[in-house]
Amino acid sequence: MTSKTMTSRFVMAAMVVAGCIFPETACLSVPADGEQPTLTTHVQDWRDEVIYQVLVDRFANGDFNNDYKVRPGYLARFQGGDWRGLTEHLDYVKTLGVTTLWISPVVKNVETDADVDSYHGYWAQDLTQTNPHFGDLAELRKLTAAAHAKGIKVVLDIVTNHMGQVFYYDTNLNGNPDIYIGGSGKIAGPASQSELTRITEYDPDWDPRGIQAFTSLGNAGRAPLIFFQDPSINRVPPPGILGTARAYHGFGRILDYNVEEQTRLGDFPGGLKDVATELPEVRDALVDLYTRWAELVDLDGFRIDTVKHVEHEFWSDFSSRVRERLARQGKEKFLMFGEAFDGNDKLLGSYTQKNMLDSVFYFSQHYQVFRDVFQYAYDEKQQKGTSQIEQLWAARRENYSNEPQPGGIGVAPSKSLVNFMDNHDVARFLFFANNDKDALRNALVLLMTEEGIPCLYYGTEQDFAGGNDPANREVLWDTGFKTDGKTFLHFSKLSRIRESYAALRRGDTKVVYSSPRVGDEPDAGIFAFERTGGDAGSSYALVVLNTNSRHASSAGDANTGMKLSVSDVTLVDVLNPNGGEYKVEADGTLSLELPKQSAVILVPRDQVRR
Ligand SMILES: [Ca+2]
Ligand SMILES: [Ca+2]
Ligand SMILES: [Ca+2]
Repeated sequence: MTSKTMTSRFVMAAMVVAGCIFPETACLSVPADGEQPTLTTHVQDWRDEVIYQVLVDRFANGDFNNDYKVRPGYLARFQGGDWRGLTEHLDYVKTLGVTTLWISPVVKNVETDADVDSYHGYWAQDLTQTNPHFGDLAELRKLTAAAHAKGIKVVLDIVTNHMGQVFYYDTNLNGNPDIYIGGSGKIAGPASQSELTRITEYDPDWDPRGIQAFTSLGNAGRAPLIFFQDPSINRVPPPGILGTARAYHGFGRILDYNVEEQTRLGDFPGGLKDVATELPEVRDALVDLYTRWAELVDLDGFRIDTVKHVEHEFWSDFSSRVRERLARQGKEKFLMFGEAFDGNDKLLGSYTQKNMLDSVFYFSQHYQVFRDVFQYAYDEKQQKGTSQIEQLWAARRENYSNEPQPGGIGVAPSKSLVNFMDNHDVARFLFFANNDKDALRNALVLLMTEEGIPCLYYGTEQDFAGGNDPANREVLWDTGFKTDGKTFLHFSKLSRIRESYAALRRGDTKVVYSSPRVGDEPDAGIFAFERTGGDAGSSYALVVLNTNSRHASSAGDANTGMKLSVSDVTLVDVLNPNGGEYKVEADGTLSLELPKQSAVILVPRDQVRR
């Protein structure tokens, strides 16, 4: 073989690997780092999975060579975590009992803005390149390959709504990004004097006409969008169409989240520029750029940011095209779940209409259940009764689609919502729970036994208790990755139980007891639900929790106890050491008392697996 044919073969291989990123422009060349994986479907049923959310910068530091701009201890700055660190600690992940990693965004970002760094990854600048703080393509491939070798799946966090702060609005037409004061000042004196106005060209307020330019003579029409040229912080134009003004809405920053048009078309706070997701050529680019990551590293799904800031039609278009392109290459059941940071259950459900997302974060449950019922357990004035859980769950079949998405994960959205207690955008559970670890561990029982896909935020297992962003984004390596803490052991046990009993993963749900009471009443705080039927066959489980933090409570007395769908059977508690046995009467009645903030997971004696 001559060197010439070797070279041309290499170029050919690189082109096949890279693909064409922007069809309407020249092909960008992307180095073929590491080995191109063969796409495979690694998941059987997403309800069998337990997701673990990882902020890569905070999990483990495996490579000190990429620690530039790191400022240890300052949580708004880079801390040094990377993909190699995660790869090296997959055993920790495995021991914990989680089965899927949701990793923070991997693409290259604008490095810093207003003295805050992009350690979180949400300030995209170049969707074709890896973020050098976390490693290169070869490291990312190693991570997913090593994870898959251990049976762990990988879901990537992506953002389609906006890019980082890559341009400014030149409202005074001087070719520089300015923050300036307009007007001469309305002080006591002639009425002709104008009011002072502070204008920032980085992140101006919403203007329905599009951000306007002004000269001394008055309005000068739409302000030009000027891309920054500052390589020192990687604030440079994105490649391809996302480096052109027409790919952005240019209306300025959202001021009122209750105005649909602003929410959909406005810039995201922090100067994050809103992408014109309705343009066909922009959609083509986004589908291509993100599907490419799934192809390059054999991903198993996307967690999608800020879905409520993008028009609904985008989601049916984007989701079905990603599914089709991956299915053609042998990857099916590619999970796409969206984040709408909103407690409105109907709105959340709207993103699961036909052809849209497989699932969404169950944010309404975050507020109405994990906050109101569990976090507020220490205060009966704030705590809500467990009947609120029953009411919310009853709306699932109404508000979320009951049909699996065509070509999607094969499970209906209403059965596969992503359940979570807290995440990187809200204060940690313990922060608002008055650091009550019994409340935390009780909430984890619900998380791991309820219908849907459980998702744990890294550090919960180590009793992290940070407040709002960035205090809730602690460094995990400070814990020494210990695996013998009470909460860690509790969670890993729950994971083993979930794995052992199909009912807890795939069964349908029937609430058999709830109470609106939170005070001294004998049943205050009790919640009980059965999981059985559906795709669980004859597997049966009954979960009973007492969410009251002051006294033991009972699910009714001998006459008014719970009415179960099983009868004349002995149920065994598989959660607690020396778990008790409970006899269900011939009429299906069961009465039981639980100590404060405790739970049992009961299965028929002949189904117990040890
Ligand atoms: Ca590092
Ligand atoms: Ca200017
Ligand atoms: Ca938008």
